[in-house]
Amino acid sequence: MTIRLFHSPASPYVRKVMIAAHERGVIDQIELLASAAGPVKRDMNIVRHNSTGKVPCALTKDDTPVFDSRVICQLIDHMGAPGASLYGDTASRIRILTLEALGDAILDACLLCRYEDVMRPAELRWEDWYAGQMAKVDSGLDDLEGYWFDDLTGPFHAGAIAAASVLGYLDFRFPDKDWRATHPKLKDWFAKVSKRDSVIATMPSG
Ligand SMILES: N[C@@H](CCC(=O)N[C@@H](CS)C(=O)NCC(=O)O)C(=O)O
Repeated sequence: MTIRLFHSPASPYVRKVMIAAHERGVIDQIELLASAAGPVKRDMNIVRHNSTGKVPCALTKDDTPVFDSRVICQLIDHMGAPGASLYGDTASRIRILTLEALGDAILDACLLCRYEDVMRPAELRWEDWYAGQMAKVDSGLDDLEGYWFDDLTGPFHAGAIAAASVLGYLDFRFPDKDWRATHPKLKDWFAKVSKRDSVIATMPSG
């Protein structure tokens, strides 16, 4: 199966999907479609298929839309060779999905801060709201470093991919945020997974 993917090289959710495709050996089955998703100026080419206007959004051969990143990662997992999975076995699946959901929730808070930084007119900024989103990022990182850390080690599954996308996005868009100083286990883990071909091939840009 080949799918088309509305893509942005800066999106951490797209990166999840691309890392998953590399890990499952199906990157050659993905055709990238340029896009310009934005919460204010919307890309109507995406909206036509995904009414939220967000990337990633995949299209199957008959133009059936598949979104969001969590669902596309599952589709990609099915496209890969049987016998392996980014979602582990029946016993670990819910835990991996929950870890992926945590990664996505941290990304959601990061994105809201990013939009505040680059889009919202200065006179409309609300500092407490920004601080509230950044507090979600911080408590999420603490949770990854503490309660979830053992789940991150071992196979590079969908939950670990989401966590790697979070840390990569922080380095990309929030370079002054020294998360490594306060999260030494995540620091070492990210240094290790950053050597994977899938992570190297999907470095964010833009
Ligand atoms: N829950 C979605 C979030 C996707 C998302 O927020 N993507 C951003 C780019 S990083 C976007 O398309 N923003 C445009 C908008 O908010 O309209 C997913 O996991 O795919």
